[in-house]
Amino acid sequence: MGLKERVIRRALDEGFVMARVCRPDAVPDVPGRLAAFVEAGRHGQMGWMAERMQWRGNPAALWPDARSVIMLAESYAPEHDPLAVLERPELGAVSVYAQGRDYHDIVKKRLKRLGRWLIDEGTKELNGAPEIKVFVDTAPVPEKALGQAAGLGWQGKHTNLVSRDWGNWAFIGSVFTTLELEPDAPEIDHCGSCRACLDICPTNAFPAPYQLDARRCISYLTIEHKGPVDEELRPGLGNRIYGCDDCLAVCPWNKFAVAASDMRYLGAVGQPPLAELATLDDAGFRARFSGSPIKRIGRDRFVRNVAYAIGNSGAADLLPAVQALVNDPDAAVADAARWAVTQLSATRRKQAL
Ligand code: B12
Ligand code: SF4
Ligand code: SF4
Repeated sequence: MGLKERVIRRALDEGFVMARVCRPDAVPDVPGRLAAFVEAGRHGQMGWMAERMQWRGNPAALWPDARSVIMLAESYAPEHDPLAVLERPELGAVSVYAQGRDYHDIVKKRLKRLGRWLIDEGTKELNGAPEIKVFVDTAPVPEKALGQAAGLGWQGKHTNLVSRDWGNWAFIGSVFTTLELEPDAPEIDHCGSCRACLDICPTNAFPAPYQLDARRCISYLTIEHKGPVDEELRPGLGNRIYGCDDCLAVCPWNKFAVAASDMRYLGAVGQPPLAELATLDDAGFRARFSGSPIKRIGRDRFVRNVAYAIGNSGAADLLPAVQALVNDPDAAVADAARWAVTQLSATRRKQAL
């Protein structure tokens, strides 16, 4: 068996659900599309996207010595219906990918093990050790486009990578290497006439199929966006307090989803009561979300999101929880709390009529 076949087999033994190979220069459409995205301002406050476009658009420039890229998918398919919590407005909806341990840590360790194996095996076949670099959302790498070029799946109308073998609940990682490995064929689009993901989006974040305006996406608004969220968009957040899964959850290809590669993704965050989350201070927040990706956004942005969710809950009994936050030292939390008080007071008045 050749090195290419053995590395693919090894990746599956490590727990990846699929592995394929492409050349670093296999994504010629990306620079233009990325530039259009940034020029239209669709990256919002994610200034780091605009700053490192020369690499994100062109993986061959990121590491000119690389000859091959092994693209890998790691399943985190949920065991529950991720949309069920949207019917429970008193609870906070946390997206599937943030239920357990931070995927960057788990996937990176697996990639490094695969990379070390590749160095050993490559050294046996060549004069001198091959070099590798591993990435999982840790560098300006266009992971979805490379994934499609390698044949892992295709970028669906919701812009994420979808596969006929594993649906769309998977993280994407890569091993860049100086080894020459036989590239695989790119995957073609299998969305057909489906538009389920476009139609379900609560904030109309898709200006067109295959294009996302991150500024309207709840994932961006709850995780990346600093300061107050536009009032027009707040009702669309519903009770989603960290990320959003709606467009992923409705994809019909998920009937082929395979179980999560690592039980640590199915962790313990759950869908906690909003009343409880509204009381978190800095220390309480850090203790509760240690090891979780949620920790990254800090207490203030998280409690801001909780206040919007309470404002959308229609639950007048949650009024005291936001009244306690109207003078919060963080201006965005205080603003969100005042908005929530107004929303709930209006609900209460309507109920009294
Ligand atoms: C920035 C970012 C975000 C931003 C912007 C998302 C976006 N779609 O661009 C925000 C914060 C909104 C976000 C949200 C999410 N993210 Co994110 N994110 C990233 C990140 C860091 C960069 C993505 C990027 O470069 N975007 C820039 C735009 C221009 O790129 P693009 O979407 O690929 O756009 C292409 C298409 O529009 C296409 N295009 C344009 N016109 C046309 C026309 C046709 C016909 C076609 C075919 C294509 C096409 O060309 C563009 C360039 O390639 C990647 C990690 C990485 N390093 O790649 C993770 C990543 C994409 N995110 C991921 C995840 C899991 C999510 C969420 C599901 C998390 C959640 N549950 O809340 C949501 C999904 C929201 C969504 N519908 O996309 C995973 C996706 C895994 C997968 N199966 O694809 C990634 C790959 C991280 C990882 N390593 O696993 N994310
Ligand atoms: S993650 Fe949610 S808000 Fe963002 S595009 Fe998908 S459905 Fe819309
Ligand atoms: S929901 Fe439909 S349109 Fe959207 S990515 Fe899946 S197959 Fe494509």
